[in-house]
This record gives sequence, structure tokens and C-alpha cells, in this order.
Amino acid sequence: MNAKQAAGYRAAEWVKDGMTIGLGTGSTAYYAIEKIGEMVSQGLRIRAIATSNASEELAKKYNIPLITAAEVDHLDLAIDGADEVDPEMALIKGGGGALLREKLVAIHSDKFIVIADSGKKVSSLGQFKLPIEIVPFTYEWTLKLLESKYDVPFELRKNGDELYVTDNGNFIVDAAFGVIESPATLAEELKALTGVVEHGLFVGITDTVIIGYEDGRTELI
Ligand code: ABF
Repeated sequence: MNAKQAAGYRAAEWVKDGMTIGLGTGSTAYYAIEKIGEMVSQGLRIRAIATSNASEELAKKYNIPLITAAEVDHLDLAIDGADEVDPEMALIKGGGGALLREKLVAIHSDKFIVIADSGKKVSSLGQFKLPIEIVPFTYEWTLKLLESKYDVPFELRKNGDELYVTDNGNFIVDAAFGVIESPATLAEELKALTGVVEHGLFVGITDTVIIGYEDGRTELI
């Protein structure tokens, strides 16, 4: 069992009969969904909302019943990966491009569990480029606005020769901030910029972090 699988499988232990679950995105969340699918095949009755088209396809493969926000007013539990986790459980997410749906699912869940291999633990956020989701309309101006406000490199995420498009039809800019002294302050500043839809700083949202190790061990932060 590898580190991602250990963390993903451990998180599935929090999934109980009758729950509504948020299914994360990425290679670690893959294992949580796989384990939940096994539990569903053994009779567990849950309903789920997926945070990306990819995770939705995975849920369908495992016959995990999918619902929408029209059917429930919140989720009992959400399980998702991260790109960086700091000691205060603040995160950088969005390497997989699903940050907007991931944050919507996370903030509307009673409990948000993050699963990550030990390589994601950092003392300060920021070595991983911060994904920022922006609307396509006048995106060139939004990029210039970001560059004028912060003296760091911003890069439009590409998909081959084309611009990467999120499941929501938006673009992603990856920002090489380096060490982020105050994630909460930066999060607030970015959200205030017209043209910015959301960013990958998750501050004050995480309830539990499960770290997986290559020997199959897990630890809760
Ligand atoms: C997703 O999980 C993204 O927010 C994040 O980028 C990714 C982490 O990737 P992985 O689990 O594949 O390392 O939630």
C-alpha cells in the first residue's frame, strides 16, 4: 500500500451509512473513491457530489449514487487531496484544476477531511504555484492586474498549445508566490479582484488532515 492509498483508505473510515459525501479530485482522492466504491458494493448506502468531471466518472464506475445541490442542503463529509498542507491545516489546492468545485463542496460540508502523502507537508505554503481561477472575458486584463499588484511570475495554465479550461469554463493562472507569509491575507486580497473567480488557498476550512506514508502508516494532523 502506497502513501496516497493509505491516506485515502483511512479517510473512508469516516464514511457512514446514510451520509452525503463530497468526493475530491486527484490521485489521492482516487483511492478514497475506490474504497468508498468497495463499501457501496458491500451495501453501504451513501449519496455523493463529485468535485470534477473526472471524479464523477470514477463515482459512476463504482456505482456511487450521485446527487446535486438541489437534493440536499449540505454534505455530511467531504474528502479531498491537496498540493500543500501547512501546520495550521491551511492548504494550497488546485493543481488538478478543480479548486472552485472543491472549495464549494468543502465549505458546504459538516466535516472536511484532507488526504495527502507526506511529501505535501510544508512549514509554509507557497513553494507550489498557487492556482487562481479567472473568467475568460478580458482575462488578459485580469492577468495584467495580478502582475501589477504582485511582483511574482504568473503563468496561464496550458493544455498543450491551448489555454487550460476548467470544468466551469474558466482559465487558471499559476502564481509563483514563494513563501506566503499570511495565507488568509492573500486569500482575501485575491478574492477582491474583479475577474478572479476563486483561488487555491484553503484557510480555516479543513477539519482533519490524514497524512499517508510509504510504509502504509497514516497520521492525523
Ligand atoms: C486535488 O488534489 C487538487 O486540489 C490538488 O491539486 C490535488 C492533489 O493531487 P494529488 O492528490 O494527485 O497529489 O484536490
